[in-house]
Amino acid sequence: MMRIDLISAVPDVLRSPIEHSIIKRARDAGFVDIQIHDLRDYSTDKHRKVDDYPYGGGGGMVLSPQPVFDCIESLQGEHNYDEVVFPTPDAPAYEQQDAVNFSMKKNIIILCGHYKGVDQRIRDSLVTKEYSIGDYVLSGGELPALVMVDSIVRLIPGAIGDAQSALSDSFQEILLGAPVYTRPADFRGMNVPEILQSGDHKKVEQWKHEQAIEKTKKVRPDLYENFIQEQQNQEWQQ
Ligand code: 6GU
Repeated sequence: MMRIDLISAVPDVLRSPIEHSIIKRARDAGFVDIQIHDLRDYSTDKHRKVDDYPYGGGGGMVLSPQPVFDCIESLQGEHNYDEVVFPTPDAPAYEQQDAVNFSMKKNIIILCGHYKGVDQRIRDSLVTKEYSIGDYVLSGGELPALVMVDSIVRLIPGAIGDAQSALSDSFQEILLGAPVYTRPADFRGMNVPEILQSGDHKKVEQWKHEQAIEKTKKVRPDLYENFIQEQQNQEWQQ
C-alpha cells in the first residue's frame, strides 16, 4: 500500500479534506495510508515553537531546522521514503506527469512550510523534490500539499470508483474536457445537445473530441498548440 506522510505546523488544516471524498474512499479501501504529523510534537522548545525570525531581517517567520530534521529523520528510521516533497512558490510547476510519477511510488513525505519558507538547510539536506502549484501566493504549503495528494491518490489503480473517469482523463491529458450534462434533458428550455441523447456511442465520442478541441483552442491556446504539435508528430511517425 502507498503511504503518504504529511508534516505541518497546522495539521488541523489538513484533516477535513483527507477525511472526505475520493481520498477517504481510497484510504478506507486500503489503497493508500495517509498520516498527518504535527511539527510541534517534534519541537524541543518548551513552548513547542517551530519557527523563528529570518537572519538578515525581511519579515515573516521561517521554519526552524530542529523540529523538521527530527520529524523527518524519525520517519525515515521507520520507513524507506522515495521522496521528500516540499511545496514552495519558488520551484518548478507541479504538473499532471508529476502526479503520475508519484502515484507509482511506495512512500513519500510532503513537508508543508510557511509562506516565508523553511530554513535553507532543510531544503539542501532533506528535501528531494520541490514544486509550485501556480503563479500566485498562498500563505502556507498545506493547500498545495492537499492538491498534490488529491492528484496522486485519484491515479492509484483501483482507488477511483469509476475506473473509466481516470482513463478518459489520461486520454484527455492534453485537451480540456468537453461539456457534460445530466437529467433533465430540458431544464427551463435549455436543452441537452441532441447528439448526447442519441445513444450513438461512436458519434458521441466524436462530438466530445471536437468539443474538447474547440474548448481548448478558446480558453487555453497554449495547450491547443501542444495538441496540434503532438498530432503532427504522430502523423510523421506513421
Ligand atoms: Cl507550493 N506554496 C505557497 N506557499 N504558495 C504557492 C505555492 C506553494 N504554489 C503556488 N503558490
